[in-house]
Parts: sequence; structure tokens; C-alpha cells
Amino acid sequence: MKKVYTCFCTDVIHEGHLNIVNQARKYGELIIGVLSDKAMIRYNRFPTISFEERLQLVRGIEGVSEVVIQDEVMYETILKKFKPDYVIHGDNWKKGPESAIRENVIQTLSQWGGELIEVPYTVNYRVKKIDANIREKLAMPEYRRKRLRQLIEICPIVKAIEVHSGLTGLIAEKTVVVTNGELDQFDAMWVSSLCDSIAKGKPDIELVDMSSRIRTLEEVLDVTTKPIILDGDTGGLIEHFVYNVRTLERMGISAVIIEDKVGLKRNSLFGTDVEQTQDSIENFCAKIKAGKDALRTDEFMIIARIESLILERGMEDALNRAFAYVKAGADGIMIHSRQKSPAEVFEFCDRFREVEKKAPLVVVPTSYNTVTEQELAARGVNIVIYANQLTRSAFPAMQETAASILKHHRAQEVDAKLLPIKEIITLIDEL
Ligand code: SPV
Ligand code: MG
Repeated sequence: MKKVYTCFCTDVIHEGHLNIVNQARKYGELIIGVLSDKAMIRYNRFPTISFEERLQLVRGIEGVSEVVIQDEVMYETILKKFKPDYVIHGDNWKKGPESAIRENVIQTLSQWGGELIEVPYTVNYRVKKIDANIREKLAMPEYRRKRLRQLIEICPIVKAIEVHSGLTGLIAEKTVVVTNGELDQFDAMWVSSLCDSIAKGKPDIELVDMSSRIRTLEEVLDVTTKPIILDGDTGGLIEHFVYNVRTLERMGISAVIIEDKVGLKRNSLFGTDVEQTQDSIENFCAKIKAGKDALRTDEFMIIARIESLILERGMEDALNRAFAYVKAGADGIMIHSRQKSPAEVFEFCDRFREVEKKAPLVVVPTSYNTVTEQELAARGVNIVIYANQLTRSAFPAMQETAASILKHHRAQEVDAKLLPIKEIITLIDEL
């Protein structure tokens, strides 16, 4: 009996999957790999059911001889283990990032003369509807809110990128790359106070108020499924903070990060060039406690951001605060730095982790941008935030376009650098 292999990474078995199974059985006995959570989130989407449930789902399909765990997006390791005569797959992976997986399969099979069978991908109203339903489910508050905590458990490091609108949200949601034969994408979104303010032409001084920040969040929530971390500035007055955390929690936001400053907040990257006042440990702990008390789920995270290194108050102060904030109930610590080198952040992480093994650590490597995700993960960092890069890339591009049109009294010269009209009008999918 010949061996046929396929891999499923789905929460729902539909007629397209059953078609693959029926076709496969004509060639021999079928082994189905179920993609692990860790691999599934790198590949296409976050699972809405547990890995165990996905295994059960596939085990329930008639005519499957074995169900195994596929732990990597690329098939190489699992194929080498089972050496199937055939791999069967829908033909939808010929284009886009998934073609890298297809290449990996063809390459591997060629080592023992195996063959790839591709069946026409099932696209009809019913299959599309099932797919859309899964996405819709992921966008619901009860799924989205807890997803950040789930990601922290699954990923070596959670990668968040700045968003400040529906459009930037779509970029965070949909950008997928293939590097070194592996697929990758962002895990979460950071709604930066700096970039949300800049998008409105305002300075980053808590002038863009919470009602306006919530409108930005709604825009992003409306068109994405990935979890959102809100930059909550100082959190404001305790009396206001408790209302705001409830609103955010209800909306399906996963976390708010508040910084230990009071009074007129200025952007941290100004450092000591402007006057900024750090909050007392006592007051800030009271704010954390009040926020935690106001919550109705244990999913939403209140993360405390320490500004001691920014304000040159020293490592001991930063560490004292970190331990105090965790004791007060903070669900994580963000340590911020504006040094060119990651050395002080590394020292903080090492010393923090000597004592505190579990509380998630968050960093924002804007100035120390040579640091890699792998180096940060090795120091016990759980979330890395790329806090402003989308805004910083868009601004010079827009300026250049405006200047070119002014200079040439027409738009032709700059056109080659722009998104073609055909693409801009189809950029956003219609329902
Ligand atoms: C933001 O993105 O608004 C931040 C990070 O708070 S920083 O700009 O580095 O202070
Ligand atoms: Mg900010």
C-alpha cells in the first residue's frame, strides 16, 4: 500500500478538505498532519479551538489511517520521518508566500522519488462563508482579548507593530514574508500615543484624549483580528483610569501599557531634554491596583512601564519599581530605554529575571535597533514592540510626493513610485 500525506491547519473541516481526503484515498493510505499551534500562527491564522480539538476533528474523518502532529510550517522534517510516496494539496499554494512551502515539499519529495499531487482548490460560496466566519470569530472581543496571553505562552517572543488607522491595521494584519524558507508575520498591534497623535497632527502630550484614542482603536478593530496593545500614556487620573480599563476590556483590547509619569507627559525619546516628572512608586502602585480591581476578566493585561532609565534615575530605581509594580498586580513590565546600545536593557532583563521568572517583559527597541528578536528572547523578553516605524516610513514618502508634484507642476514624475491605480482601487476587499 502506498503512503499519502497531507497537512490540515484548520478549525473547521469543510467540503474542500473532504475532497482532498477522497482524492488521496485513491492513491493509498492517508496520513494527515495537524499543524501545531506554534506553527499555525506563523502560517496563516490563530486557532479558534485547541490543538486537542483540532486533532479530534481530523481523527473523526472517515478513511484516515493515521493522524500525526506537524510541528513546523515547512514539511521537510515530517516528510523525512514518514517518507510518503505522495503529498496531496490544493492548488491554491502556487502563488504568494505559501509557494515557499510548496517548494519545500517538492524538494523534499525528490529525495526519494515522491510525487506532489495537486487538486483544484474548492472555492464556492459555502467554503468562503466558513472561512469568513472563522475570521469574524477571531475579531470578536472574547477571542481577541485573550489572544495576547495565549501568544505569550506559545511564541518565543511576541512581535507587535505600530498601527494608527484601519489602513495600518491591515498592514499589520496581512503582511507575510518568507525569510530563510520560513513564513513570518506580526503577532500583535501597538496603538502608539506618538503615532496616533502624529496622524492627527498633534504633539504626543496626552492632548489626543481617550475618546479620540478609542475611535482609532475602533477603526483598527473593525478591519483586523490580531490582538491590540494600547499605549495608555500615564493612564491619567486613577478615577478616570478605572473607567477606561473597563471600556478597553469590553472592546476586546488585550492590554494597556501605562508609564510611571505624572503631569504634562512628553515623549520618552526626549529623555531629560524636557521636563518630565516620574510618579512615586506608591501612587503608581495604587493606579495599577485600582485598574486591576476594575477589570471583569482575567484576560486583559495592565502592563507597567518604567521610565527610570529614560529619566536617568538608574538601574536600581528601575528594578525597585519593577518588583513593586509586579507586587501591586501589574501583568507585565515594560522597560524603556533611549540608549543606542541594548546594554542597559539587557542588564535590567537579566537582573529582573533572576528574581521574577514569570511576569512578561516588554521592550521597545527604537534607539537600540541593532538588537535582534532572538537576543531579546534569550534575555527573557516576551514582547517586542516596533513602536513607530510605519509612521516614520510613510511620512518621508508622502513629503517626497508632495514636493515632486509642486516642482514639476504635474504628477507624472512621481508616478512610478506610487501604488498603481488598479491596485489602490482593489486594495481593500469588499464584503
Ligand atoms: C509611543 O509609541 O508612543 C511610545 C513609545 O510611547 S516612545 O515613543 O518611545 O515613548
Ligand atoms: Mg507613547
